[in-house]
Amino acid sequence: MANVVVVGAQWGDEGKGKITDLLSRSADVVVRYQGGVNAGHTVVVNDQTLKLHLIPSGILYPETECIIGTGTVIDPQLLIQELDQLEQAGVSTANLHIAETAHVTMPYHRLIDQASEERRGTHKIGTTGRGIGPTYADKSERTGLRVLDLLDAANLEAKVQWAVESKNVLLEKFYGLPPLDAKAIVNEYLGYAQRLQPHVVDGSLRIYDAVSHKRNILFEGAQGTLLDLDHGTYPYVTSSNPVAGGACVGAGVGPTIIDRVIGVAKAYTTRVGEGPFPTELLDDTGKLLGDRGAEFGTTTGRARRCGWFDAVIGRYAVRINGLDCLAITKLDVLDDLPEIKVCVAYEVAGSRCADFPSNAHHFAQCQPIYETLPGWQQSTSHCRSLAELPPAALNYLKVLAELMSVPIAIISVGAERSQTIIVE
Ligand code: 2SA
Ligand code: GDP
Ligand code: MG
Repeated sequence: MANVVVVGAQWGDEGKGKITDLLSRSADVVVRYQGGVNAGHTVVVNDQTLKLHLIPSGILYPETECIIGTGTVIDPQLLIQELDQLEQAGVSTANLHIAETAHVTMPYHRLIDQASEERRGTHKIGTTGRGIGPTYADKSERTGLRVLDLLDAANLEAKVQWAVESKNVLLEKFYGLPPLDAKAIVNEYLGYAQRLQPHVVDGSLRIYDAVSHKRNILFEGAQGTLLDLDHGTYPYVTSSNPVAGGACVGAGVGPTIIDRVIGVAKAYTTRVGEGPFPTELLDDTGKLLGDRGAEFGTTTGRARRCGWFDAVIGRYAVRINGLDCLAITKLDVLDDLPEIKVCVAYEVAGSRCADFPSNAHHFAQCQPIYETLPGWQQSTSHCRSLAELPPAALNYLKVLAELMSVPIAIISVGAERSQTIIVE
């Protein structure tokens, strides 16, 4: 299998959890490299559904080592809840490691995220309210707390005291919220530290050690290419780098160790939160996709916006991530449709545009140009090989691969681990 990055090729929720779980069979180490508890990755095995937020989807394999890398942000309270849930479901978490240099989400981060969204009003980003942006902002400002800071009580107390002083000014004076008590936060976080301490490691060293022993590493992206802080639809993005390049920084490895990059895309498109979405369907077909695809946020339960597949975005994801191949998920969601549209280019200011525009203002004005393909109107959820797929479904996949100039290596026809076609 070698060292592989799995990255979302759209706006997140492409089914990365399912594909990572599938590929974890052949991985020795699975590394999460960015994001935090904003992510929601669903894995379905034998009628059991597990929703993971921060813990890599490889955790279901007892032999697989899982590392939460330095590029992530850690909410210790929710991480501990996730550990508890897994243990209650009979999944061992002994092989879970947390990079000591990952930044930590504090109570004021969550409050500032939520208050700032409220203040934006109609210009809100539509964040998950989990404090992700403010945690990364403090990291950039060099005022954040890291996992290693939690493990030294005196140091933690000094840092929290210092941070809370300025955050309270912001909370009280700017947002009109009650101030926080630094002592209470220290006590709360010392409790978390005790529970997490056995899992804390030097993340980069651990991964380098695995590389030296020729172990197979899978880098699991969260969110998606169009939510990337640098390459997504700014400002309607998350505050980290989900793109494949982010794997090197967020794990602490050099690009020369990556062998392969797999993009995961749905057979249609969804987006949760605000921001432009050219192929969005606000009609009955959009509702049908949402219902059949059960398109609700894995973390917040928010309804996801649905639309046709956008090959312009697909080509952009191929370029930005250097995709070697694609995994196309949720093909079964299209089973009933008499015809299916694919966006092949945009029309903007009277001209045809085949490339994703980096100017957010232009992107917001793009109108999709569609190609219409016949549907197959029969179930694909039982198919386990290309030969079993209806000809119109095969044709649809062929068109997608041609539009993006990248081969399709995996096709998913249901949420279950077994509902998968591996293209030989
Ligand atoms: P944030 O909270 O600061 O990262 O939000 C900024 C934008 O990033 C989007 N975002 C996501 N988009 C899709 N899926 C995500 N995870 C959950 C899921 C989302 C949920 O798996 O369903 O439960 O609502 C995720 N996380 C962040 C977010 O919607 C904003 O557009
Ligand atoms: P992620 O964030 O990319 O890991 O994706 P999510 O887990 O947030 O959302 C994908 C949803 O689609 C989950 O509920 C999965 O169980 C489900 N899913 C994944 N692949 C398929 C598929 O091929 N067909 C159907 N019907 N559901 C799928
Ligand atoms: Mg998700």
